[in-house]
Amino acid sequence: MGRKFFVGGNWKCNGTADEVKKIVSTLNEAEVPSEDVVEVVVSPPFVFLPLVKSLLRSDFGVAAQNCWVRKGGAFTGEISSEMLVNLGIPWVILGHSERRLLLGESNEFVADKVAYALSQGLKVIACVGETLEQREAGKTMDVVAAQTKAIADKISDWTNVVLAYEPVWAIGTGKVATPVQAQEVHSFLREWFHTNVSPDVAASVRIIYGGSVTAANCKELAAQPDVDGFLVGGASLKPEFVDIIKSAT
Ligand code: G2H
Repeated sequence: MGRKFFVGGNWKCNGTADEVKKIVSTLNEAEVPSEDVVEVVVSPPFVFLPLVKSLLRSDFGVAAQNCWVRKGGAFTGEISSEMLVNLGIPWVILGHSERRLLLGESNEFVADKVAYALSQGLKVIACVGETLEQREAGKTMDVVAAQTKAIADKISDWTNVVLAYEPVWAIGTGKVATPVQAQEVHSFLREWFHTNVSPDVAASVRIIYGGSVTAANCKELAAQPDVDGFLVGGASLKPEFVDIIKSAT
């Protein structure tokens, strides 16, 4: 029901100013489907956000990779939603598993961040996903439902949220979920929205897949009915990101 394909590039903690300029110039020269067909958002490290925003083509958006949970203040080392808004950065990635697992961000903490960022006018790419241990224990659906419910408990408007399903075992490992595995979880999440939020949100919210997406595997994944795009890590630093954007058509 009119869910525009979404491709996010999560550059994580990578790059020098020169490397960033090179990636941006590749993107700027790329011929990709129009913004009516695909929404493209790249997410450089905080320090490069102004540089990327100033150089990047205007039909591509920019996202931060995190932000502080509440209004800024005496929180050394943090970046607030207000600062991102002030710099004209429209998007933020929240709840990435690297932050959940390495920095101990709980479901509730992530949900508070999502709610606060939305309240300040940011759009959010909210990440959920299970570890290998959880998948092998048959808990995948419970885990992604609990992560999504924590957010649903704190927000009422999903218009500015894209949900990224990123199985932790597929992140940066080269071990991508099969199209069937991805579709199974995406379809479960859409059904979860139908039952627990509303049929309208279930039909309209974009659920994108992340975890070792490449030019070689994106087409089959994109063909799944409930896969509305990708959050791409490693491959978003390379020219093949352009081919992943093209999988929108
Ligand atoms: C998952 C993904 C981007 P990669 O973290 O968010 O990274 O594509 O390198 O697995």
